[in-house]
Amino acid sequence: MGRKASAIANSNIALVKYWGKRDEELILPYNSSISVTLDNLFTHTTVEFSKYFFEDKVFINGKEIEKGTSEYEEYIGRFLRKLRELYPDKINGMKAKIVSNNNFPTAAGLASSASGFAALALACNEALDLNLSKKKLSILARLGSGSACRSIYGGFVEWKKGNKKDGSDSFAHQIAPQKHWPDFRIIICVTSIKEKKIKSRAGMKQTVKTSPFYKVWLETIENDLKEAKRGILKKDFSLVGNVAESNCLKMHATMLTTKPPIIYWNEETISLINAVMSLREEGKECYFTIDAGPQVKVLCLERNVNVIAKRLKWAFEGKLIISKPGGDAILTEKHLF
Ligand code: 2P0
Repeated sequence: MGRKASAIANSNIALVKYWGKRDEELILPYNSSISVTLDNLFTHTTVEFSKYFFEDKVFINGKEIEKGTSEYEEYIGRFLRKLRELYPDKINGMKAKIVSNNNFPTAAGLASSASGFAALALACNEALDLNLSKKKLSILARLGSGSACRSIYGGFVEWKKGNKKDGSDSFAHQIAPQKHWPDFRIIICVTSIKEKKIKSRAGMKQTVKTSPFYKVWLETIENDLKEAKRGILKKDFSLVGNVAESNCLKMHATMLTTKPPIIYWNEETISLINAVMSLREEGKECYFTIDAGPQVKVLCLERNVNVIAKRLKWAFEGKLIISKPGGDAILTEKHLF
C-alpha cells in the first residue's frame, strides 16, 4: 500500500544556464549549469498512490491537467511513466493522485517545472518508500525536468552534466549552502504572466539543431562554470554578476540565431536591461539574467536592494519579487487533500 506524502521545493535561477540536451528521453544536458535556489518561490505538492484509484489524476493550481494534452503527456505523464519503469515493484499497479500549487505564475519563465518536479520527486520518494539518496532524488527530479535536479538543494547548486549514456552521473550537488551568502539578492521583475509561446524543451531542441552559435556556447561554458564557482566560494559579487550576465546574453544569442528565431524578450525586458546598466554606471552594482521568458532577474547585494528595486519599478509596469538564497526541498505534514 502506498501512502500520502507532501513536499515543498523552491524554484531556482541559473547563473550559468542549461540550454540543450544530448539525450531527450533521459533529459541529459550538453553542458553543466549553476543556479541559486530562491527562498520565496516554491511549489507545494501532495501525492498519494493507491490501488483504489481508478486512474492517475493531476491538479496544478486547482486545475485538472487532462490526459492526452501535451502539458500532461510531455511532463507529468512522462514522469509517472519513468517512475513506473524504475520502481515497478513499489508502485505495483497503483494509480496516483497529485495535487500541486505554485505561489507564482506557472510557465512564465519562472521555472515552475524546476520546483514542481523537485517537490514531486521528494513526495514520491516518501509516499512509495523509495529511500533514495539525495543524488538519486536529484536524478529522479531530472527525469521530470532538467532544472528540477538543482531544486533538490538549497543555496548555490551545480548540475554536473555527466558523461554516461544512462544518466547515472548527471545530477546536482551543492556548491555552497543557503547560509553561505545571506546578503545575496535576486530581484525578479515579472513583466508578463502570459504563458510563453515556445517552451524551453522545444526551444532548446531547435537551438541545438540550427544555431551556428551553439558550438561557441559549448566551447566557452567550462570557463563560465569555473569562474562562477570561484566567485560563489569567494563571495565575489562582481565576478558572479559579470559571469551570470554574460552567460545569459550568450544563451540568448544562441536563441536569437536559432531558425526560426526564438525571442523571449518584450519591450519591458529591454527597458529593464537598460535600467540595470544605468544603475551600474552610477555605482549601484547589479547584473541581470533572463531565462526562457521575458522576466528579468536582477542580482544585487542587500545593501543596495531598496534603491535598485525602486529604480527598477520605474522601468516597467509589472510586479517585483525580492528573493534571497533558499533552502533544500523538504517534506511537510501539510497535505493538500
Ligand atoms: C536554466 N532553463 O538553466 C535554463 C535557462 C531556461 C533557460 O532550465 O526540457 O524547464 O524540462 O529539461 O528545465 C528551462 O528548461 O527544461 C531551463 P526541460 P527546463 O534554468
